[in-house]
Amino acid sequence: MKISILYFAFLSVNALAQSSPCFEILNLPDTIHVCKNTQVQFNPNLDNVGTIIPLDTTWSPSTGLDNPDIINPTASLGTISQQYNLVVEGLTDLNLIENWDFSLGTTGFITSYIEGFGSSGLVPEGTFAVVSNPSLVHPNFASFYDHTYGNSSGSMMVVNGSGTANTIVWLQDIIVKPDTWYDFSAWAATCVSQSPALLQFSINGVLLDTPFQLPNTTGNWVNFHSKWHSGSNVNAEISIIDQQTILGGNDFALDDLRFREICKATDSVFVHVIDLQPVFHYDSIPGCTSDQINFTFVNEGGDFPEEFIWDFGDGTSSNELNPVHIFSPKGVYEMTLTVRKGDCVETYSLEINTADFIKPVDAFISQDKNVACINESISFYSLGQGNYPLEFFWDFGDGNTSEDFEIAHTYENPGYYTVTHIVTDNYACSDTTQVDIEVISPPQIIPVPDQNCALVNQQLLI
Ligand SMILES: [Ca+2]
Ligand SMILES: [Ca+2]
Repeated sequence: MKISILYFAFLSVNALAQSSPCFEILNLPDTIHVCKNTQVQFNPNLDNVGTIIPLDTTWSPSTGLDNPDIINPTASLGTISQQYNLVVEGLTDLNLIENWDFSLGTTGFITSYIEGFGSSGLVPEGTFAVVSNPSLVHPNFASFYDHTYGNSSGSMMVVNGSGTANTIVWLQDIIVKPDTWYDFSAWAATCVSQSPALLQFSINGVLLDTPFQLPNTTGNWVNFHSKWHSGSNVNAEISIIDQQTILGGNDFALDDLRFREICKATDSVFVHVIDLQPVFHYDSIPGCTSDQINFTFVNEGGDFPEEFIWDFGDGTSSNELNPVHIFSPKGVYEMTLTVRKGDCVETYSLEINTADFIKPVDAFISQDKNVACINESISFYSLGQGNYPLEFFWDFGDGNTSEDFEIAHTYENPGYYTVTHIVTDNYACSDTTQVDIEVISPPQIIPVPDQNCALVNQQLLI
């Protein structure tokens, strides 16, 4: 067991340190506006980094992100807006382990191992030495230099694993701030390729993460680290243990141990998905040959458009919010409303059938004959169509008129008559049709009667 007085004096000073500064996150707007089903890449920068070493980056939630663990992920947004929170962790420069590089020899730490000396000092298991090359303390250990300098001027802790789990290889007491995150980091290398060590951190008797298996390759320095939250602790007994219980092999070196406070910089961005859902209603004011349609925009989205483009389907358009349009002639029109906000555009289409609102009235006449004799009855019948109720008007061309739907009329004098029929519907729309009637006199000389009147005259004679 070795305890360094210098080590405790160092920690007493550190304990007075205030919360460590961290870098700032720049260039992340509070809000980004995007269209639905689009992508946006975040590009924040870290400022005032100074000596702080970026550690981990985490975006949450990870919903829609291609990689939540990089500083500039791309978010794929559907139709839902999303807030993303960014936490960037950094390692403060101050290493709370004083003899972190073993340049101070065997001082500054506690170990359950026995220090060995000389070229075979580490032949027994459960021994250690602080030297510049493992081959100096065991004839079978690989020859390599430390991690700090990589030459004979540096030192490392060389260990022949004890074979007993949870044996403390290295331990220090450290004064910590409560409710603070720390990162415990070490470099390690294998001295004999057989059964490489399984190293694990332990703080205040609690194991961190899972054991880290060293590579079989000797002299290959690798780093492993664990995060730890101090909670209510103001003191941390930090240690490194070897979980490898096999004696053959299980020989390793430690160097460059660091216990550093983690600072956290946070920021967030709200990705607002522009929500345009245009709909319109309409009311019609029917006309006889055209309809006036009053359109009303209905906003069913979360955002109000900046621009409206109404395409009436007849070659004309409007940019008004609630346009009024005359459709002429009556018919079917494909209406399209396009709205825009920023770069986002949505459309809504609807077929407008103006004929649904009012039908043009049509006046048709059915009559039982076009040629009649004087005083011969002619039946007229209206085939008029339109919006009911309909009104009928007949002008027989001889000074007589009628407002009946069907009527029998007789002419008293021969000649050509134009019958005018007017149908007027419920919207006061009217249509006129005409038919010509020829009225002839009965022949005065028999036996060559006019063929048209022969039958009638014979009947009259009976
Ligand atoms: Ca070193
Ligand atoms: Ca061994």
